[in-house]
Amino acid sequence: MIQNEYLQGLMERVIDRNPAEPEFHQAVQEVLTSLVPVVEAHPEYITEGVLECLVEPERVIKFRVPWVDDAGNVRVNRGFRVQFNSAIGPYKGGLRFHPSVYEGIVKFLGFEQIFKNSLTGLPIGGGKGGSDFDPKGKSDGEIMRFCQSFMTELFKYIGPDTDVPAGDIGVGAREIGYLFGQYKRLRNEFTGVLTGKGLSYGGSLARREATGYGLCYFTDNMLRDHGRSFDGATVVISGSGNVATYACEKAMEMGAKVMAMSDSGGYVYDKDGIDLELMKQIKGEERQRISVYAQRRPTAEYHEGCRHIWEIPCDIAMPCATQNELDGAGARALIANGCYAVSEGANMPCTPEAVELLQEAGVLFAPAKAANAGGVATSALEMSQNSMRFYWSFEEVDQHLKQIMTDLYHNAAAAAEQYGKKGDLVSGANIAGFLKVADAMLAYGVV
Ligand code: NDP
Ligand code: 2IT
Repeated sequence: MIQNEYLQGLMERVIDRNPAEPEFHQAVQEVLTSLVPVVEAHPEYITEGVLECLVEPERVIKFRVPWVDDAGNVRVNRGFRVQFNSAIGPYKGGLRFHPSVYEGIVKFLGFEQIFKNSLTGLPIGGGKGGSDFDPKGKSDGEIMRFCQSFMTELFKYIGPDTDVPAGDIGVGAREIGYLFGQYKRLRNEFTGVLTGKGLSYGGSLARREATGYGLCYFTDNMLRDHGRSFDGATVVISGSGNVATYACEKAMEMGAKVMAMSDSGGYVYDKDGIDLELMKQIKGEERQRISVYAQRRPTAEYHEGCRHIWEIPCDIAMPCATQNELDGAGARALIANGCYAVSEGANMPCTPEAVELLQEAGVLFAPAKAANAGGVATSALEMSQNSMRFYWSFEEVDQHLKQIMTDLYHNAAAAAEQYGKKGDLVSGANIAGFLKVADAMLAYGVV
């Protein structure tokens, strides 16, 4: 129950109008719960219909993606783009290719993206897209044909001032290359319509590293505010994709020892600390399963299934794989083992029960929409560089990223304090992210 009659009623309408989309309900429920003190102080967000508009995407695009596999069979997937909110800038957010993708996943991610993008302080609205296509085990040719077919439909709805997609689960440099090539061909335009591009065709230095690095910068600010740091800390990171890899790299650079990483099949525990070069080779270059890491590294052991990764004792946990991967049992295990900080690299990786348990136990908790905002922030810096037709050095982009994450931490902490929730970064991030978007929506009237 949300402790406000209007917000509770709105939540019920969201559930009624979006049946069978539990992830979307979960994301909305968390934000509306955080907004209780805000609407009490500012009833205009209710009377002017801002909240009613906020929970309804501006546009949902759903399309067929036919392609031909290597054996000559016609295959059909579904494509989605949810253009959720453009109050403060063009829709911005990644594309996810994973068999679990359906409209509810894309809506939850698009909704989160509105607040995250607002928190970066940069002019970007919220959107997300994807497909139920599974890139695992596909040849480069199959990936290319799928991406070309996907873009043949999507290109009608996006553009550098309209909607700028990027990567997410299953969409990395290879996929962005195929998608950008097809967009350029169809439009006969070379523009910054996608981010996460390769460096030879308009990408930004440090975009690849940005989400993981930014997660560590944010976490470092939070830790230091409480007299702690990464230096000498043990860390457990779930996932072994883009976010996890660069979170591991930066955490180690800051003096931490990373004990474990995972993929969707299981996790590896390495008592000597993860050998990141070996991990990058296996998961990145070779696109192998993480179990291969334990075969090649004598100090590591492989465990089937990924849920139990949170039972490994650590000081800091960073879930960087997928939604709802850290549940009540995981949170209890972390607390019992003395973990003092959890930072969300993935989007909504902790279940509501886990968040509640961690916060109640006094574990420092960095919520995704603040802690992983470094990726999209650097995407916005890629857009700036594309518009300027000029590029910054790695150090310049990284410096901007560091500053953005530091400002973001302080803004979220300040918003929490201002609305009577000192120390609660979940409320702080939701409130700070909301206020900027809501004020723009108020300024436009009913649109
Ligand atoms: P990648 O595709 O590079 O990596 C995903 C990782 O998570 C892989 O190790 C994958 O294992 C694992 N994983 C995926 N789905 C599941 C699942 N259902 N259960 C268990 N493990 C799973 O994606 P990213 O690193 O880019 O994204 C990771 C998370 O970070 C996502 O929540 C994404 O939304 C979020 N994020 C990404 C940003 C970015 O810039 N890329 C920015 C902000 C947030 P396997 O290899 O077996 O599939
Ligand atoms: O969830 C996210 O913020 C991303 N996948 C990155 C989005 C982007 O536009 O860079």
